[in-house]
Amino acid sequence: MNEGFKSGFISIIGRPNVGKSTFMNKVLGQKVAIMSDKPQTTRNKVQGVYTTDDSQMIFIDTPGIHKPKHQLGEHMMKVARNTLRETEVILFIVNVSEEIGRGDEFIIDMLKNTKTPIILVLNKIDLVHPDELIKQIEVYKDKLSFSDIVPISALQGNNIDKLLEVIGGYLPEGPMYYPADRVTDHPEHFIVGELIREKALHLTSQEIPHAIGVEVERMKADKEGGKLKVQATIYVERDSQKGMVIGKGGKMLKEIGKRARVDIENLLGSKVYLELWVKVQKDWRNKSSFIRNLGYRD
Ligand code: GDP
Ligand code: MG
Ligand code: K
Repeated sequence: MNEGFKSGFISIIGRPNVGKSTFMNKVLGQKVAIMSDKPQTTRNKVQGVYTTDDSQMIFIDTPGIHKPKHQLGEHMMKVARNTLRETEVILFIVNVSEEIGRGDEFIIDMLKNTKTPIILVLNKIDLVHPDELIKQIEVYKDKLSFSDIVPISALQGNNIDKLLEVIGGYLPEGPMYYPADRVTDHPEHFIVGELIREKALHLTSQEIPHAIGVEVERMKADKEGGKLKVQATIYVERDSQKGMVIGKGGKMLKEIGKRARVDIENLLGSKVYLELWVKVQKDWRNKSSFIRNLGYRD
């Protein structure tokens, strides 16, 4: 271990669309977490590893927290609770341009029981007047005691350095857990699956989002053309949804595949041949074993 080297785990928590993925991607400088206007896009923990000369930060993007409605919700809660317990420090990210909401309050309730230090990150300062920022700080300080409070704009990159410095203050001396060039610890399968899911979410209408799961069955390089063959299945819950994802004459599925392929090629740096199927699996969200098969982990 290097003398004086610091390292540790940092969990990111916040309700959907506050800018968790944007923050992570800004820090890591690469598209790892998935961004979408639709809530709950990030359903698994995506680890990003940020390494400097004297420290290594391992970020864990906890799923959007909601009151459990079905098993996937409970599963996400469990993942979130474990994550919070296991990390050095918690980044609680809020959207400063909106009033505190029930989602924030729910997370605050959850955080009341944790002994892990909490940094309140007020994101989207580019959207508010400084007076409003000060008012918001008072609102949140009344609800919970925070170890630090840092305003940022994840989108514009304002004050990110300051936040990283504050986080560094919570890291103990420790080893370099990951090689310095390792940006994500996630299996490529999962990220590829998320890219496909992201395209499907963007292109289909509002009623589908939560009903889509993607399983990447195979990723294999073919020797001749140097292309990577990716085979994946998009799971939906109803026949009608299957029809929507496939589209007239397969048009929608083709478009999903086309867009996903571009992103996968950028991510992996190789030409990709993408084969997509669509299958109906009733109630897949309520089937624990099925959820595990798709890569959601405890
Ligand atoms: P997540 O659900 O918490 O991961 O949120 P995302 O990172 O996906 O961001 C949700 C939306 O907020 C996206 O449209 C982002 O571009 C936007 N956003 C994130 N951070 C900022 C910010 O600092 N300022 C502004 N104006 N928009 C932001
Ligand atoms: Mg996200
Ligand atoms: K999102």
